[in-house]
Amino acid sequence: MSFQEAKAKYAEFGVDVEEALKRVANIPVSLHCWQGDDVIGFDSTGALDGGIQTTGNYPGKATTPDELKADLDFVFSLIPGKKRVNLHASYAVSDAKHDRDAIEPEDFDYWVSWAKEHGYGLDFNPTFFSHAKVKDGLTLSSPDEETRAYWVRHAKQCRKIAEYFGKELGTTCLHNIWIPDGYKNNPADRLAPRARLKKSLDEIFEVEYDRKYVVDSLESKVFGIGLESYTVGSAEFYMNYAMANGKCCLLDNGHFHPTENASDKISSLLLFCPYVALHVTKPVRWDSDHVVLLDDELKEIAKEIVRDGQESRVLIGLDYFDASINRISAWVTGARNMQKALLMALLTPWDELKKAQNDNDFTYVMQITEELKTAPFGEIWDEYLKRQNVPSTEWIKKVKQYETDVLLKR
Ligand code: RNT
Ligand code: ZN
Repeated sequence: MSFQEAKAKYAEFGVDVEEALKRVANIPVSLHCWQGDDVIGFDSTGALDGGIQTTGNYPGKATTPDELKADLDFVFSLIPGKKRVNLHASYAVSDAKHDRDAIEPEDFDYWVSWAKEHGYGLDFNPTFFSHAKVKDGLTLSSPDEETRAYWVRHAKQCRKIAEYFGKELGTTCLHNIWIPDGYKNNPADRLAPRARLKKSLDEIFEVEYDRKYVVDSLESKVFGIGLESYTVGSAEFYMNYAMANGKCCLLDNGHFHPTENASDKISSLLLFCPYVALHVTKPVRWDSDHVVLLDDELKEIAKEIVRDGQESRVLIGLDYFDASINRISAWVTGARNMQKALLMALLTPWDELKKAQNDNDFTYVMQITEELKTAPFGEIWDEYLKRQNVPSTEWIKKVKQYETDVLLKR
């Protein structure tokens, strides 16, 4: 079947394919830099901690900034759409060797000049893990004042850096706070750690930045490995904090109970906050951070973003780290799947289906959504790739070649 025939098939459903192709190309997806080096970064030599973990020992991970940058450039040649890069503070590249509580915008000029050159947007995250100043697994909620103050200073510096990114690149930088703080065993006090976290956030947000440059988000979690009994930054904590203080929530779809769907939460947040940020991942029974596959929940998330035209208010980022397979392939697969899900969601006659819902015609809603599942999506996807100058299935050979030429020589 040709693209034209596929387009005609979608027209039968009342779908304007050209319009969908235009819209999908304009939805930014922020690619997480940390898939490339197993979340290690460049500012310390320690192992990954904080209740998150990579497993696997596939050869070829990036161990220098230049390697990571080269890998990202290669990955970007294989994925369509509007590109952003999500950096962690631990990826600072500078001779100054500032400690995390003293990092400065200039420590990220390496990334800024690269982003400028390619027209990528940058997003940013303070790094509250894999560092000697994490005391007893705690950061912003630590009862030790020196520790708490250290991490407050870190986040304040990070917001300054986020503002710098926003200004330099002319595109709003998402600054997202996630902390690992929690307890393995039942706490004797649930209130005080949360009160300290609240106080820390108040201090961090003392400085107001123009929303044109920085949007602040808060990422909740159910539990981390070794921190199963209590998480200071729970969903309720951050949702209330965000509402009371004009901040945004970040939903990582691996950070909820396995039967909860993050997709269902997006619309509720959109009614109360200017933005909702996402970490799209694939949880396998828990926050396992597997590569994003084109599964039902991904499709539901994409529908929530596009069907009400909310793509400028839902800030999409990816978050997973698989060290058991080719890391480039992990990046490309997840990023292309996000794009596929968005395009699929756009190839649906939502106005008609919403009307049917209001008329209580769920027979029709089911008929159309089920029929669309076998519509010729592949042809539309291939056309999108062609227009974006990105290879179709040949990407697989290209990744193998890169593995031989580059990764295995590291
Ligand atoms: C951890 C959070 C967090 C991290 C990254 C590295 O559970 O999902 O977003 O994965 O910041
Ligand atoms: Zn996350």
